[in-house]
Amino acid sequence: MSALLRIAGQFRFPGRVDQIQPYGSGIINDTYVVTFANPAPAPHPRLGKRAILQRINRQVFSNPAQVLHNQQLLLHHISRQESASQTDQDFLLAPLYTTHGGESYFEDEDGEVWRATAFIEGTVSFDTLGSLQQATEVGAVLGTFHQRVHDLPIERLYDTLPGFHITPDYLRRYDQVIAAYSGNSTGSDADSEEQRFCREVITANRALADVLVKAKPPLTTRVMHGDPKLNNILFDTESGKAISIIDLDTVKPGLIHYDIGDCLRSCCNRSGELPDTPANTEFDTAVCRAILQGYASGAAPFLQSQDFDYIFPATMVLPFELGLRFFTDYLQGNRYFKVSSPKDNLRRAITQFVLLQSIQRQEAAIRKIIGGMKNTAGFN
Ligand code: ADP
Ligand code: GN1
Ligand code: MG
Repeated sequence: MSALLRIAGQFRFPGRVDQIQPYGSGIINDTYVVTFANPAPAPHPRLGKRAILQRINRQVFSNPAQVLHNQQLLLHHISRQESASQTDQDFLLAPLYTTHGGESYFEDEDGEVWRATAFIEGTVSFDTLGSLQQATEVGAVLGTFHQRVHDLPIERLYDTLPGFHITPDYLRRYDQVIAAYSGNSTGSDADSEEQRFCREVITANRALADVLVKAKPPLTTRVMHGDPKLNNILFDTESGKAISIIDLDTVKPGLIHYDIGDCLRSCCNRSGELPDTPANTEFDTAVCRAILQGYASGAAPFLQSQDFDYIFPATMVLPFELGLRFFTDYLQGNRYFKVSSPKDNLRRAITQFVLLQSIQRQEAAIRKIIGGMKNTAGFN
């Protein structure tokens, strides 16, 4: 704790640090909440009482300065719109606290990089979706996010995680790892039913890997969040309105389709990423409808007709890609995603692949929902 206190002491907080506690359920960075004693009055009622202190995972983000550059650029862009008051005043991105030297992060003597953002008070995040009203909110806040950043010049953003959401690269990596694994698998679980299932789904769906990569153009490269899963969205505890998207580490130039697909694969799987029975995972089309309708109401002004053609493919690509990533990580000994037990990443992979199969079984219904979304957005 004293090490954490010393790290927290590097930041220019509006009050003395009172407590530091582990927080949240992210599987990449280490997150703590810092409580201030006697904080100074803050300019915004939701900010200034606590901070989120995070150790950025350097195995994943090799250049944290670029992550912070993107985050500051986004915050600046959004705050300029606010001062021009063109926008939804309820939408909020968590501001950064700088160090006493004015830097956006602190690097400790072990080379670990720390960042502090304002805690957004009166909010809650969820690992599984509760209601259809929440689903509409999720879609609306993702649409608002895209709408608010779509005019940010993409060449000003770094690619903080090269290869991220490049599905063919994940497939190539899997091919290498599975070849090596089968070669030395004496005594391993390569013959288990679980692994066989994963390999069969990957083989049957290899063509999905380059669908989105081949779609730019006709699709426009814009600013994407990269990781808009359900627990990266903050809801107001009282009204239930979604007011913020956090975890801006993967914001970079890309297709909004990765975000839509990721958001759907996360929210429409109502039993979560690590359920007790992965085989029972299903894609909930009512949630899908609510999210896409909510999205179209927030993002409609910049959507183009061709965007809709790739929403169903994206709905399949994202669970396929994440299943591949989880399975490959399992085969490599769980180096990337945090686990509590050695088979977590295998079970996470099976969950994504069962979800993919559920999406494929419901293709007609999902395409119809996308048609309805297109109408809502003003296209026919
Ligand atoms: P990770 O990259 O490990 O997923 P996140 O940035 O998503 O880390 O943070 C983990 C959790 O901490 C979130 O799911 C959310 O519950 C909480 N959290 C993060 N930032 C904030 C914030 N600014 N205000 C309130 N809660 C936050
Ligand atoms: C990771 O950081 P977190 O836990 O929000 C991952 C996402 C995955 C997600 C699955 C940088 O997100 O790509 O979809 O886990 N983030 C990174 O839970 O790899
Ligand atoms: Mg997160």
